[in-house]
This record gives sequence, structure tokens and C-alpha cells, in this order.
Amino acid sequence: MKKILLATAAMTLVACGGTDDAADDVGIDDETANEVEMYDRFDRDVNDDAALMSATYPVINSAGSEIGTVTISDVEGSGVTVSLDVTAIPEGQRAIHFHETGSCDTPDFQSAGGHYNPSNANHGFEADDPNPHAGDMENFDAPASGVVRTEIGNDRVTLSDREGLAPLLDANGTALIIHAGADDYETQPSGDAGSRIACAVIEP
Ligand SMILES: [Cu+2]
Repeated sequence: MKKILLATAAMTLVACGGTDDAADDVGIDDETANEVEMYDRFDRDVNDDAALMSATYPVINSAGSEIGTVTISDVEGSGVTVSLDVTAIPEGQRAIHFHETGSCDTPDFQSAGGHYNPSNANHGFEADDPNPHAGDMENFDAPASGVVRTEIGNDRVTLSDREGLAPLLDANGTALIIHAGADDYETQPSGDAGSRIACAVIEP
């Protein structure tokens, strides 16, 4: 089901007096860097020794029909960028998370389990003790057309195996889930985001 598009060796920065060009050297444009920074609410050391990866997975709806794709790309020094390219999403704010099991059994996608949360944190960015699940992400907006092409940052997970980040490709994989409602970033354990309307299996 998955297609590995790209796997580039992480670049080792050689001490040569300047580090400002590091992002340019690996082709991260400023826009992507800024989006990821929004989610970088917690200092974390990311060990980039592993090769950075990018992969594209099909997204299905509750009837099992493919409605588009999601591309997940490791970001040097941070987590991943999630690039959604899907159709037929109901208009409005929708929640999106990584869930703990790489399984998308229709029609309700309960087989994906709860949020991916290997550090046993509280859900949400606005909880009493904000320390979000690895799988938590900010809501996206679906327009009336239902066509969504957007990028969402997550600075806590990785597609490759990098120290300091939760691996999406663990023993049982993970699932990307889109919900019928918006995440309130606060209600435990899943932000009161409603039913699960789309799913992608994230697997090696
Ligand atoms: Cu969810």
C-alpha cells in the first residue's frame, strides 16, 4: 500500500564556521520551516543520524473508497510535515491525529485504537498540563468543495528512527485519522473530535 518516494541521507554538518545555510542545504523552504516552528512548543534534541524519509499513503473513507493521499516527510532537526491531498471532506474544521495502530477497518476505524501516545502524555495543546500526545496535531479547515490540500506540522514524531521522536513505523505501525469534528485541544483523552471519517495505514 505504501510508496517510499525519497530517502535521503541526513546531512552531517561539518564545523566550518557557519550554520545559517543548513536549512537551504537540505532543501527546506522557509515556509515549511515556519509551519513546523509553530508546533515546536517544547525544546527537544533531535538526533538526525538516521536517513530522513518521506512516504505517501492512500487515505480511505468509511466505505473503504480511496479519497486521496497523505505524504509524511521527516524534517531535519524536527518531526514531520504531513501533506494532505484529499477530497470529500465535510466543510469546516476537522481534527487530524496519528492513532496507535496501523489498521483502518471500515466503517468506524476503531481498529486504529486511541491516539498515538507512547509517552503517556495528556491530550491537547490547551490541557491543564499541556504536553500533547505524540499523535496530536492542529485542526485543518475543509472548504465547501471538500478538497483539502494542506500541510500540518508535528514536531514529536518521525518516519525514520530518530532519537528524541516517537517512531510512526513502530512494531504495529500507526494510522492517520481524520475526524467528523474539530479537536478542542483540551478534552481528555481525544479532544471531543467526534467520529472517524477517514484513515490511512502508516506502515513500513
Ligand atoms: Cu483522532
